[in-house]
Amino acid sequence: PSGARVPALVIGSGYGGSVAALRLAQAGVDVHLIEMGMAWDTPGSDGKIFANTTQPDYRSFWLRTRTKQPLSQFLGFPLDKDVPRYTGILDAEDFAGITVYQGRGLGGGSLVNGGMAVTPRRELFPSLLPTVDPAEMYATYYPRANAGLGVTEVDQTWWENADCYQYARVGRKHAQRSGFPFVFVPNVYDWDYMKQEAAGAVPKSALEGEVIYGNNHGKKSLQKTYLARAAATGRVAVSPLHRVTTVTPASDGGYTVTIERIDTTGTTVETKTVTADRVFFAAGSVGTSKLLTRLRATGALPALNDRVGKNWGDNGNVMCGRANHMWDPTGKLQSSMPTAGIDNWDAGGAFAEVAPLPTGIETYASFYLSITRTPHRAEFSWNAAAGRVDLSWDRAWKQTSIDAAKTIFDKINAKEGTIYRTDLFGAYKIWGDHLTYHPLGGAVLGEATDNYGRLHGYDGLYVIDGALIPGSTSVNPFVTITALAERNIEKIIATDL
Ligand code: FAE
Repeated sequence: PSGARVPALVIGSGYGGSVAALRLAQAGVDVHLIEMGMAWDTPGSDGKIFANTTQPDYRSFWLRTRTKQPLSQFLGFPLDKDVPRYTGILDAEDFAGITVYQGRGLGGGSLVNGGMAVTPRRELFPSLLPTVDPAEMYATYYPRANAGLGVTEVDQTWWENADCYQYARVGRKHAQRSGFPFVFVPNVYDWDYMKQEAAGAVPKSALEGEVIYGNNHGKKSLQKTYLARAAATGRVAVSPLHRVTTVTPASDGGYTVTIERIDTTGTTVETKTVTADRVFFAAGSVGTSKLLTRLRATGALPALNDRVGKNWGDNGNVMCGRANHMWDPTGKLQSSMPTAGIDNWDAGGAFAEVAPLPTGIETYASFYLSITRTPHRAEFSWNAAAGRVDLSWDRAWKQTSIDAAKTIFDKINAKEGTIYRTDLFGAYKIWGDHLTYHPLGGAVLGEATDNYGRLHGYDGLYVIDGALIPGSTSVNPFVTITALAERNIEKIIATDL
Protein backbone atom coordinates (compact mmCIF):
# COMPACT_ATOMS: atom_id res chain seq x y z
CA PRO A 1 0.00 0.00 0.00
CA SER A 2 1.02 3.57 -0.61
CA GLY A 3 2.78 5.20 2.34
CA ALA A 4 4.02 1.91 3.78
CA ARG A 5 7.51 1.42 5.18
CA VAL A 6 9.36 -1.79 4.24
CA PRO A 7 12.75 -3.08 5.39
CA ALA A 8 13.80 -4.27 1.93
CA LEU A 9 12.42 -3.49 -1.50
CA VAL A 10 13.61 -5.49 -4.50
CA ILE A 11 13.12 -4.05 -8.01
CA GLY A 12 12.67 -6.89 -10.48
CA SER A 13 12.10 -10.65 -10.09
CA GLY A 14 14.70 -12.22 -12.40
CA TYR A 15 17.67 -14.19 -11.13
CA GLY A 16 19.23 -11.43 -9.03
CA GLY A 17 15.91 -10.32 -7.55
CA SER A 18 14.77 -13.84 -6.74
CA VAL A 19 18.00 -14.71 -4.95
CA ALA A 20 17.83 -11.47 -2.95
CA ALA A 21 14.18 -12.00 -2.00
CA LEU A 22 14.70 -15.59 -0.86
CA ARG A 23 17.87 -15.05 1.14
CA LEU A 24 16.67 -11.85 2.82
CA ALA A 25 13.40 -13.55 3.78
CA GLN A 26 15.24 -16.57 5.15
CA ALA A 27 17.30 -14.17 7.25
CA GLY A 28 14.09 -12.83 8.76
CA VAL A 29 13.75 -9.66 6.69
CA ASP A 30 10.37 -8.73 5.22
CA VAL A 31 10.72 -8.14 1.49
CA HIS A 32 8.58 -6.28 -1.01
CA LEU A 33 9.30 -7.58 -4.52
CA ILE A 34 8.22 -5.24 -7.33
CA GLU A 35 7.86 -6.63 -10.87
CA MET A 36 6.63 -4.61 -13.84
CA GLY A 37 5.57 -7.68 -15.82
CA MET A 38 2.67 -10.01 -15.16
CA ALA A 39 2.41 -12.87 -12.68
CA TRP A 40 1.90 -15.45 -15.48
CA ASP A 41 -0.26 -17.68 -13.32
CA THR A 42 -3.56 -17.51 -15.21
CA PRO A 43 -4.47 -19.36 -18.43
CA GLY A 44 -5.67 -17.42 -21.45
CA SER A 45 -8.76 -18.23 -23.49
CA ASP A 46 -6.98 -21.24 -25.06
CA GLY A 47 -6.45 -22.74 -21.61
CA LYS A 48 -2.72 -22.13 -21.71
CA ILE A 49 -0.68 -19.59 -19.80
CA PHE A 50 1.92 -19.12 -22.53
CA ALA A 51 1.74 -18.85 -26.32
CA ASN A 52 3.59 -21.17 -28.68
CA THR A 53 6.84 -20.13 -30.37
CA THR A 54 5.37 -20.58 -33.84
CA GLN A 55 2.13 -18.72 -33.03
CA PRO A 56 2.91 -15.53 -31.16
CA ASP A 57 -0.17 -13.69 -29.93
CA TYR A 58 -1.07 -10.88 -27.51
CA ARG A 59 0.83 -12.67 -24.71
CA SER A 60 4.11 -12.80 -26.58
CA PHE A 61 5.50 -9.27 -26.67
CA TRP A 62 5.94 -6.47 -24.19
CA LEU A 63 3.88 -3.46 -25.27
CA ARG A 64 4.25 -3.83 -29.03
CA THR A 65 1.61 -3.70 -31.74
CA ARG A 66 3.69 -5.84 -34.05
CA THR A 67 5.84 -8.83 -33.15
CA LYS A 68 9.60 -8.53 -33.48
CA GLN A 69 10.69 -12.14 -33.67
CA PRO A 70 14.41 -12.91 -33.37
CA LEU A 71 14.18 -14.84 -36.63
CA SER A 72 12.34 -12.34 -38.78
CA GLN A 73 12.03 -14.50 -41.89
CA PHE A 74 11.86 -18.09 -42.92
CA LEU A 75 12.37 -19.37 -46.48
CA GLY A 76 12.01 -15.77 -47.61
CA PHE A 77 8.68 -15.17 -45.89
CA PRO A 78 8.45 -12.43 -43.26
CA LEU A 79 7.16 -13.87 -39.98
CA ASP A 80 6.16 -10.80 -38.01
CA LYS A 81 2.52 -9.88 -37.57
CA ASP A 82 0.28 -7.40 -35.79
CA VAL A 83 -0.72 -8.17 -32.20
CA PRO A 84 -2.74 -6.22 -29.63
CA ARG A 85 -0.59 -4.08 -27.35
CA TYR A 86 -0.26 -6.02 -24.10
CA THR A 87 2.15 -6.56 -21.22
CA GLY A 88 3.43 -9.71 -22.89
CA ILE A 89 6.33 -11.87 -21.85
CA LEU A 90 9.19 -11.00 -24.22
CA ASP A 91 10.53 -7.48 -24.56
CA ALA A 92 12.40 -6.68 -27.76
CA GLU A 93 13.83 -3.40 -26.52
CA ASP A 94 15.24 -1.27 -29.32
CA PHE A 95 18.29 0.93 -28.92
CA ALA A 96 19.99 2.70 -31.81
CA GLY A 97 22.43 -0.10 -32.58
CA ILE A 98 20.92 -3.20 -31.00
CA THR A 99 17.69 -4.91 -29.99
CA VAL A 100 17.92 -6.37 -26.49
CA TYR A 101 15.58 -9.30 -25.78
CA GLN A 102 14.45 -9.68 -22.16
CA GLY A 103 11.82 -11.53 -20.18
CA ARG A 104 8.99 -9.64 -18.49
CA GLY A 105 7.04 -11.03 -15.60
CA LEU A 106 7.52 -12.81 -12.31
CA GLY A 107 10.69 -14.74 -13.00
CA GLY A 108 12.22 -12.28 -15.48
CA GLY A 109 14.38 -13.95 -18.11
CA SER A 110 13.75 -17.41 -16.64
CA LEU A 111 10.30 -17.27 -18.24
CA VAL A 112 11.58 -17.01 -21.80
CA ASN A 113 15.07 -18.45 -21.89
CA GLY A 114 16.38 -21.76 -23.14
CA GLY A 115 17.19 -22.98 -19.64
CA MET A 116 20.78 -23.64 -20.67
CA ALA A 117 22.64 -23.53 -17.38
CA VAL A 118 26.35 -23.23 -17.99
CA THR A 119 29.10 -22.64 -15.49
CA PRO A 120 32.06 -20.90 -17.17
CA ARG A 121 35.34 -22.79 -17.31
CA ARG A 122 37.21 -21.91 -14.16
CA GLU A 123 40.38 -20.76 -15.92
CA LEU A 124 38.31 -18.13 -17.75
CA PHE A 125 36.70 -16.74 -14.60
CA PRO A 126 39.42 -14.20 -13.68
CA SER A 127 38.91 -12.50 -17.04
CA LEU A 128 35.14 -12.28 -16.43
CA LEU A 129 34.98 -10.97 -12.86
CA PRO A 130 38.53 -9.98 -11.94
CA THR A 131 37.76 -8.82 -8.38
CA VAL A 132 35.92 -11.98 -7.32
CA ASP A 133 37.73 -14.91 -5.68
CA PRO A 134 37.30 -17.91 -8.03
CA ALA A 135 37.98 -20.39 -5.24
CA GLU A 136 34.88 -19.41 -3.27
CA MET A 137 32.77 -19.12 -6.42
CA TYR A 138 33.57 -22.64 -7.60
CA ALA A 139 33.52 -24.22 -4.14
CA THR A 140 30.42 -22.54 -2.79
CA TYR A 141 28.38 -20.16 -4.93
CA TYR A 142 28.23 -21.92 -8.29
CA PRO A 143 27.17 -25.16 -6.57
CA ARG A 144 24.62 -23.23 -4.47
CA ALA A 145 23.21 -21.53 -7.59
CA ASN A 146 23.02 -24.76 -9.57
CA ALA A 147 21.24 -26.49 -6.70
CA GLY A 148 18.84 -23.58 -6.18
CA LEU A 149 17.98 -23.44 -9.87
CA GLY A 150 17.45 -27.20 -10.20
CA VAL A 151 20.16 -27.62 -12.84
CA THR A 152 20.67 -31.17 -14.09
CA GLU A 153 22.31 -33.06 -16.97
CA VAL A 154 20.40 -34.77 -19.72
CA ASP A 155 20.46 -38.58 -19.68
CA GLN A 156 22.92 -39.13 -22.50
CA THR A 157 21.75 -42.65 -23.24
CA TRP A 158 18.24 -41.33 -23.83
CA TRP A 159 19.58 -38.31 -25.77
CA GLU A 160 21.46 -40.56 -28.20
CA ASN A 161 18.19 -42.04 -29.43
CA ALA A 162 15.68 -39.26 -28.89
CA ASP A 163 14.11 -37.96 -32.12
CA CYS A 164 13.90 -34.49 -30.60
CA TYR A 165 17.69 -34.24 -30.30
CA GLN A 166 18.57 -35.28 -33.83
CA TYR A 167 19.46 -31.64 -34.51
CA ALA A 168 21.96 -31.75 -31.66
CA ARG A 169 23.48 -35.02 -32.83
CA VAL A 170 23.93 -33.54 -36.30
CA GLY A 171 25.54 -30.55 -34.58
CA ARG A 172 27.89 -32.90 -32.76
CA LYS A 173 28.82 -34.82 -35.88
CA HIS A 174 29.69 -31.67 -37.76
CA ALA A 175 31.62 -30.17 -34.86
CA GLN A 176 33.65 -33.28 -34.27
CA ARG A 177 34.42 -33.89 -37.94
CA SER A 178 35.99 -30.43 -37.97
CA GLY A 179 37.93 -31.16 -34.79
CA PHE A 180 36.02 -28.88 -32.39
CA PRO A 181 35.32 -29.86 -28.78
CA PHE A 182 31.59 -30.63 -28.42
CA VAL A 183 30.36 -30.25 -24.86
CA PHE A 184 27.13 -31.27 -23.18
CA VAL A 185 25.64 -28.52 -21.05
CA PRO A 186 23.13 -28.82 -18.20
CA ASN A 187 19.66 -27.32 -18.26
CA VAL A 188 16.88 -26.50 -15.79
CA TYR A 189 14.27 -28.47 -17.75
CA ASP A 190 12.71 -31.47 -16.00
CA TRP A 191 14.17 -34.28 -18.09
CA ASP A 192 11.75 -36.88 -16.74
CA TYR A 193 8.93 -34.68 -17.97
CA MET A 194 10.58 -34.41 -21.38
CA LYS A 195 10.89 -38.19 -21.60
CA GLN A 196 7.19 -38.46 -20.87
CA GLU A 197 6.49 -35.84 -23.54
CA ALA A 198 8.44 -37.95 -26.00
CA ALA A 199 6.44 -41.01 -24.93
CA GLY A 200 3.17 -39.14 -25.47
CA ALA A 201 2.18 -39.51 -21.82
CA VAL A 202 1.84 -35.85 -20.83
CA PRO A 203 1.02 -32.49 -22.47
CA LYS A 204 3.96 -31.37 -24.57
CA SER A 205 5.98 -28.25 -23.86
CA ALA A 206 9.64 -28.48 -24.92
CA LEU A 207 8.57 -30.93 -27.62
CA GLU A 208 5.88 -28.49 -28.71
CA GLY A 209 8.66 -25.97 -29.30
CA GLU A 210 7.69 -23.74 -26.38
CA VAL A 211 10.46 -21.42 -25.26
CA ILE A 212 10.78 -17.71 -26.02
CA TYR A 213 7.14 -16.92 -25.21
CA GLY A 214 7.15 -19.18 -22.15
CA ASN A 215 6.94 -22.88 -21.30
CA ASN A 216 3.63 -24.31 -20.10
CA HIS A 217 5.22 -27.40 -18.51
CA GLY A 218 8.58 -28.90 -17.74
CA LYS A 219 10.86 -25.92 -17.46
CA LYS A 220 11.87 -24.98 -13.95
CA SER A 221 11.61 -21.23 -14.27
CA LEU A 222 12.26 -19.15 -11.15
CA GLN A 223 8.53 -19.39 -10.41
CA LYS A 224 9.10 -23.06 -9.58
CA THR A 225 12.43 -22.66 -7.73
CA TYR A 226 13.67 -19.54 -5.96
CA LEU A 227 10.37 -17.65 -6.08
CA ALA A 228 8.37 -20.62 -4.80
CA ARG A 229 10.72 -20.97 -1.87
CA ALA A 230 10.63 -17.22 -1.26
CA ALA A 231 6.81 -17.30 -1.16
CA ALA A 232 6.90 -20.22 1.27
CA THR A 233 8.77 -18.11 3.84
CA GLY A 234 5.68 -15.93 4.21
CA ARG A 235 7.92 -12.86 4.27
CA VAL A 236 7.85 -11.86 0.62
CA ALA A 237 5.06 -9.64 -0.72
CA VAL A 238 4.98 -9.62 -4.51
CA SER A 239 3.53 -6.86 -6.72
CA PRO A 240 3.32 -7.77 -10.41
CA LEU A 241 2.36 -5.08 -12.95
CA HIS A 242 4.13 -2.53 -10.76
CA ARG A 243 6.97 -0.47 -12.19
CA VAL A 244 9.52 1.42 -10.09
CA THR A 245 10.16 4.88 -11.50
CA THR A 246 12.09 6.75 -8.80
CA VAL A 247 14.30 6.00 -5.81
CA THR A 248 15.51 8.97 -3.75
CA PRO A 249 16.72 9.43 -0.16
CA ALA A 250 13.86 9.91 2.31
CA SER A 251 14.04 12.77 4.83
CA ASP A 252 13.75 10.40 7.79
CA GLY A 253 16.24 7.81 6.51
CA GLY A 254 15.90 5.08 3.94
CA TYR A 255 14.59 5.72 0.45
CA THR A 256 11.35 6.95 -1.03
CA VAL A 257 10.40 4.65 -3.90
CA THR A 258 7.82 5.73 -6.46
CA ILE A 259 5.93 2.87 -8.06
CA GLU A 260 3.39 2.95 -10.88
CA ARG A 261 0.75 0.28 -11.09
CA ILE A 262 0.04 -0.42 -14.75
CA ASP A 263 -2.72 -2.24 -16.57
CA THR A 264 -2.17 -4.79 -19.34
CA THR A 265 -2.00 -2.05 -21.98
CA GLY A 266 0.90 -0.48 -20.08
CA THR A 267 -1.14 2.51 -18.90
CA THR A 268 -0.43 3.81 -15.41
CA VAL A 269 -3.54 3.41 -13.28
CA GLU A 270 -2.13 4.37 -9.88
CA THR A 271 1.05 5.90 -8.47
CA LYS A 272 2.26 4.84 -5.02
CA THR A 273 5.16 5.77 -2.82
CA VAL A 274 6.70 3.53 -0.19
CA THR A 275 9.70 4.04 2.05
CA ALA A 276 12.32 1.32 2.09
CA ASP A 277 15.30 0.96 4.40
CA ARG A 278 17.18 -0.87 1.67
CA VAL A 279 16.62 -1.06 -2.07
CA PHE A 280 17.98 -3.82 -4.30
CA PHE A 281 18.20 -2.99 -8.00
CA ALA A 282 17.48 -6.25 -9.83
CA ALA A 283 15.73 -4.90 -12.93
CA GLY A 284 18.20 -6.68 -15.22
CA SER A 285 21.29 -5.23 -16.85
CA VAL A 286 19.29 -2.84 -19.01
CA GLY A 287 16.56 -2.06 -16.48
CA THR A 288 18.95 -1.35 -13.61
CA SER A 289 21.34 0.64 -15.80
CA LYS A 290 18.53 2.75 -17.26
CA LEU A 291 17.06 3.48 -13.83
CA LEU A 292 20.39 4.42 -12.24
CA THR A 293 21.52 6.52 -15.21
CA ARG A 294 18.28 8.50 -15.16
CA LEU A 295 18.17 8.86 -11.37
CA ARG A 296 21.72 10.19 -11.28
CA ALA A 297 21.18 12.63 -14.16
CA THR A 298 17.83 13.96 -12.95
CA GLY A 299 18.96 14.61 -9.38
CA ALA A 300 17.18 11.80 -7.52
CA LEU A 301 20.48 10.03 -6.77
CA PRO A 302 23.14 12.61 -7.72
CA ALA A 303 25.93 11.01 -5.69
CA LEU A 304 26.08 7.85 -7.82
CA ASN A 305 29.52 7.74 -9.39
CA ASP A 306 30.46 8.19 -13.03
CA ARG A 307 30.84 4.44 -13.59
CA VAL A 308 27.06 4.07 -13.50
CA GLY A 309 25.84 3.26 -17.02
CA LYS A 310 29.25 2.17 -18.25
CA ASN A 311 30.87 -1.10 -19.27
CA TRP A 312 27.86 -2.71 -20.93
CA GLY A 313 28.22 -5.59 -23.36
CA ASP A 314 26.19 -8.08 -25.40
CA ASN A 315 28.06 -11.25 -24.34
CA GLY A 316 29.25 -11.29 -27.95
CA ASN A 317 25.95 -12.78 -29.17
CA VAL A 318 25.58 -13.54 -32.85
CA MET A 319 23.29 -16.06 -34.55
CA CYS A 320 23.57 -18.01 -37.75
CA GLY A 321 22.14 -21.00 -39.56
CA ARG A 322 23.81 -23.55 -41.81
CA ALA A 323 22.10 -25.35 -44.67
CA ASN A 324 22.64 -29.09 -44.39
CA HIS A 325 22.60 -31.62 -47.18
CA MET A 326 19.44 -33.64 -47.70
CA TRP A 327 21.11 -36.63 -46.06
CA ASP A 328 21.59 -34.62 -42.85
CA PRO A 329 18.06 -33.72 -41.75
CA THR A 330 17.88 -32.02 -38.35
CA GLY A 331 14.41 -33.37 -37.61
CA LYS A 332 10.96 -31.84 -37.64
CA LEU A 333 10.63 -32.55 -33.94
CA GLN A 334 13.15 -30.42 -32.04
CA SER A 335 13.25 -30.01 -28.28
CA SER A 336 13.32 -26.30 -27.52
CA MET A 337 15.78 -26.94 -24.70
CA PRO A 338 19.42 -26.88 -25.87
CA THR A 339 21.79 -29.49 -24.47
CA ALA A 340 25.11 -28.81 -26.11
CA GLY A 341 27.69 -26.39 -27.42
CA ILE A 342 30.83 -26.16 -29.51
CA ASP A 343 33.72 -24.75 -27.50
CA ASN A 344 36.28 -22.89 -29.62
CA TRP A 345 36.82 -20.14 -27.04
CA ASP A 346 40.55 -20.61 -26.61
CA ALA A 347 41.44 -20.80 -30.30
CA GLY A 348 38.76 -18.60 -31.83
CA GLY A 349 36.94 -16.71 -29.10
CA ALA A 350 33.61 -18.43 -29.69
CA PHE A 351 31.33 -20.78 -27.77
CA ALA A 352 28.39 -21.81 -29.94
CA GLU A 353 25.15 -23.15 -28.52
CA VAL A 354 23.70 -25.81 -30.80
CA ALA A 355 20.27 -24.23 -30.82
CA PRO A 356 16.89 -25.64 -31.77
CA LEU A 357 14.87 -24.30 -34.68
CA PRO A 358 11.50 -25.57 -33.52
CA THR A 359 9.40 -24.86 -36.60
CA GLY A 360 7.57 -28.18 -36.64
CA ILE A 361 8.82 -28.98 -40.15
CA GLU A 362 12.05 -30.40 -41.54
CA THR A 363 14.29 -27.43 -42.34
CA TYR A 364 17.63 -29.11 -43.04
CA ALA A 365 19.05 -26.20 -41.04
CA SER A 366 21.51 -26.23 -38.18
CA PHE A 367 21.05 -23.17 -36.01
CA TYR A 368 23.54 -21.66 -33.56
CA LEU A 369 23.73 -18.89 -30.99
CA SER A 370 27.38 -17.98 -30.60
CA ILE A 371 28.79 -16.30 -27.53
CA THR A 372 32.02 -14.59 -28.48
CA ARG A 373 34.95 -12.72 -27.04
CA THR A 374 34.59 -9.06 -27.97
CA PRO A 375 36.27 -5.94 -26.55
CA HIS A 376 33.35 -3.65 -27.37
CA ARG A 377 31.53 -2.02 -24.46
CA ALA A 378 28.79 0.58 -24.67
CA GLU A 379 27.43 3.09 -22.19
CA PHE A 380 24.03 4.38 -21.21
CA SER A 381 23.42 8.12 -21.11
CA TRP A 382 20.47 10.34 -20.22
CA ASN A 383 18.93 12.03 -23.25
CA ALA A 384 17.21 14.96 -21.56
CA ALA A 385 15.64 16.29 -24.75
CA ALA A 386 13.96 12.98 -25.52
CA GLY A 387 13.38 12.07 -21.87
CA ARG A 388 14.94 8.64 -22.26
CA VAL A 389 18.13 6.68 -21.72
CA ASP A 390 20.22 5.95 -24.82
CA LEU A 391 22.82 3.23 -25.35
CA SER A 392 25.96 3.91 -27.41
CA TRP A 393 26.15 0.47 -29.06
CA ASP A 394 27.44 0.49 -32.65
CA ARG A 395 26.07 -2.25 -34.90
CA ALA A 396 29.43 -2.44 -36.73
CA TRP A 397 31.02 -3.77 -33.51
CA LYS A 398 29.34 -7.12 -34.15
CA GLN A 399 31.90 -7.80 -36.87
CA THR A 400 34.31 -8.95 -34.14
CA SER A 401 31.72 -11.50 -33.04
CA ILE A 402 30.97 -12.61 -36.59
CA ASP A 403 34.68 -13.15 -37.18
CA ALA A 404 34.91 -15.23 -34.01
CA ALA A 405 31.87 -17.33 -34.96
CA LYS A 406 33.32 -17.86 -38.42
CA THR A 407 36.31 -19.62 -36.84
CA ILE A 408 33.83 -22.43 -36.18
CA PHE A 409 31.33 -22.30 -39.02
CA ASP A 410 33.55 -21.45 -41.99
CA LYS A 411 35.56 -24.52 -41.09
CA ILE A 412 32.51 -26.74 -40.66
CA ASN A 413 31.03 -25.51 -43.94
CA ALA A 414 34.30 -26.20 -45.76
CA LYS A 415 34.53 -29.69 -44.26
CA GLU A 416 30.89 -30.57 -44.92
CA GLY A 417 30.60 -28.83 -48.29
CA THR A 418 27.72 -26.73 -46.94
CA ILE A 419 26.78 -23.05 -46.90
CA TYR A 420 25.20 -20.56 -44.50
CA ARG A 421 21.44 -20.04 -44.52
CA THR A 422 20.45 -16.64 -45.91
CA ASP A 423 16.71 -16.83 -45.25
CA LEU A 424 16.50 -16.36 -41.48
CA PHE A 425 17.27 -12.72 -40.77
CA GLY A 426 15.95 -11.06 -43.94
CA ALA A 427 17.41 -9.77 -47.20
CA TYR A 428 19.98 -12.53 -47.71
CA LYS A 429 21.55 -11.82 -44.35
CA ILE A 430 23.66 -14.61 -42.92
CA TRP A 431 24.28 -13.18 -39.47
CA GLY A 432 21.80 -12.30 -36.78
CA ASP A 433 23.91 -9.36 -35.63
CA HIS A 434 21.14 -6.95 -34.66
CA LEU A 435 20.35 -8.40 -31.26
CA THR A 436 21.43 -9.82 -27.94
CA TYR A 437 19.76 -12.25 -25.54
CA HIS A 438 22.48 -11.66 -22.95
CA PRO A 439 22.75 -8.03 -21.83
CA LEU A 440 25.42 -7.67 -19.15
CA GLY A 441 26.90 -4.75 -17.25
CA GLY A 442 26.08 -1.07 -16.84
CA ALA A 443 26.55 -0.98 -13.04
CA VAL A 444 29.65 -3.08 -12.75
CA LEU A 445 30.99 -4.75 -9.62
CA GLY A 446 33.96 -2.86 -8.23
CA GLU A 447 33.20 0.17 -10.43
CA ALA A 448 29.70 1.56 -9.86
CA THR A 449 29.49 -0.56 -6.70
CA ASP A 450 31.92 -2.00 -4.18
CA ASN A 451 33.00 -5.62 -4.49
CA TYR A 452 29.61 -6.86 -3.20
CA GLY A 453 27.18 -4.70 -5.15
CA ARG A 454 26.79 -1.81 -2.67
CA LEU A 455 26.28 1.28 -4.81
CA HIS A 456 28.90 3.95 -4.23
CA GLY A 457 27.42 7.14 -2.84
CA TYR A 458 24.45 5.66 -0.93
CA ASP A 459 24.21 3.33 2.08
CA GLY A 460 21.46 0.79 1.63
CA LEU A 461 21.31 0.78 -2.18
CA TYR A 462 22.49 -2.37 -3.94
CA VAL A 463 22.79 -3.80 -7.44
CA ILE A 464 22.28 -7.58 -7.56
CA ASP A 465 21.65 -8.61 -11.18
CA GLY A 466 23.36 -8.94 -14.56
CA ALA A 467 24.28 -5.23 -14.46
CA LEU A 468 27.18 -6.19 -12.18
CA ILE A 469 28.95 -8.29 -14.81
CA PRO A 470 31.13 -6.38 -17.28
CA GLY A 471 29.76 -7.51 -20.62
CA SER A 472 30.75 -11.18 -20.90
CA THR A 473 30.44 -14.52 -19.14
CA SER A 474 32.03 -16.62 -21.96
CA VAL A 475 28.95 -18.86 -21.87
CA ASN A 476 25.21 -18.33 -21.28
CA PRO A 477 24.94 -16.03 -18.26
CA PHE A 478 22.18 -16.93 -15.80
CA VAL A 479 24.13 -19.37 -13.64
CA THR A 480 26.85 -16.77 -13.14
CA ILE A 481 24.29 -14.03 -12.39
CA THR A 482 22.70 -16.33 -9.80
CA ALA A 483 26.00 -17.41 -8.24
CA LEU A 484 27.25 -13.84 -7.95
CA ALA A 485 23.94 -12.81 -6.35
CA GLU A 486 24.28 -15.68 -3.85
CA ARG A 487 27.80 -14.52 -2.98
CA ASN A 488 26.86 -10.89 -2.58
CA ILE A 489 23.65 -11.35 -0.60
CA GLU A 490 25.41 -13.63 1.87
CA LYS A 491 27.94 -10.88 2.59
CA ILE A 492 25.29 -8.17 2.76
CA ILE A 493 23.14 -10.18 5.18
CA ALA A 494 26.16 -10.94 7.37
CA THR A 495 27.49 -7.38 7.56
CA ASP A 496 24.83 -4.81 6.69
CA LEU A 497 21.63 -5.97 8.39
P1 FAE B 1 16.13 -10.37 -15.62
O1 FAE B 1 15.97 -11.84 -15.60
O2 FAE B 1 16.05 -9.67 -16.92
O3 FAE B 1 15.03 -9.77 -14.61
C1 FAE B 1 14.79 -8.40 -14.47
C2 FAE B 1 13.32 -8.20 -14.11
O4 FAE B 1 13.13 -6.85 -13.69
C3 FAE B 1 12.36 -8.43 -15.28
O5 FAE B 1 11.37 -9.34 -14.89
C4 FAE B 1 11.79 -7.05 -15.56
O6 FAE B 1 10.45 -7.08 -16.02
C5 FAE B 1 11.89 -6.36 -14.20
N1 FAE B 1 11.98 -4.90 -14.28
C6 FAE B 1 12.73 -4.17 -15.12
N2 FAE B 1 12.58 -2.83 -14.89
C7 FAE B 1 11.69 -2.75 -13.82
C8 FAE B 1 11.14 -1.65 -13.11
N3 FAE B 1 11.47 -0.38 -13.40
N4 FAE B 1 10.26 -1.91 -12.11
C9 FAE B 1 9.93 -3.20 -11.81
N5 FAE B 1 10.44 -4.27 -12.46
C10 FAE B 1 11.31 -4.05 -13.46
O7 FAE B 1 17.51 -9.92 -14.97
N6 FAE B 1 20.68 -17.30 -20.29
C11 FAE B 1 21.22 -18.50 -20.00
O8 FAE B 1 22.07 -18.60 -19.11
N7 FAE B 1 20.81 -19.63 -20.67
C12 FAE B 1 19.88 -19.59 -21.67
O9 FAE B 1 19.51 -20.63 -22.24
C13 FAE B 1 19.33 -18.31 -22.02
N8 FAE B 1 18.44 -18.19 -23.04
C14 FAE B 1 17.85 -16.97 -23.27
C15 FAE B 1 16.86 -16.85 -24.23
C16 FAE B 1 16.19 -15.65 -24.43
C17 FAE B 1 15.13 -15.53 -25.50
C18 FAE B 1 16.52 -14.52 -23.62
C19 FAE B 1 15.80 -13.20 -23.80
C20 FAE B 1 17.51 -14.63 -22.66
C21 FAE B 1 18.18 -15.82 -22.47
N9 FAE B 1 19.16 -15.96 -21.49
C22 FAE B 1 19.74 -17.17 -21.25
C23 FAE B 1 19.60 -14.80 -20.69
C24 FAE B 1 19.03 -14.79 -19.25
O10 FAE B 1 17.64 -15.02 -19.27
C25 FAE B 1 19.36 -13.43 -18.60
O11 FAE B 1 20.77 -13.30 -18.58
C26 FAE B 1 18.83 -13.32 -17.18
O12 FAE B 1 17.43 -13.45 -17.15
C27 FAE B 1 19.23 -11.99 -16.55
O13 FAE B 1 18.91 -12.03 -15.16
P2 FAE B 1 18.74 -10.72 -14.30
O14 FAE B 1 18.41 -11.11 -12.92
O15 FAE B 1 19.93 -9.84 -14.53
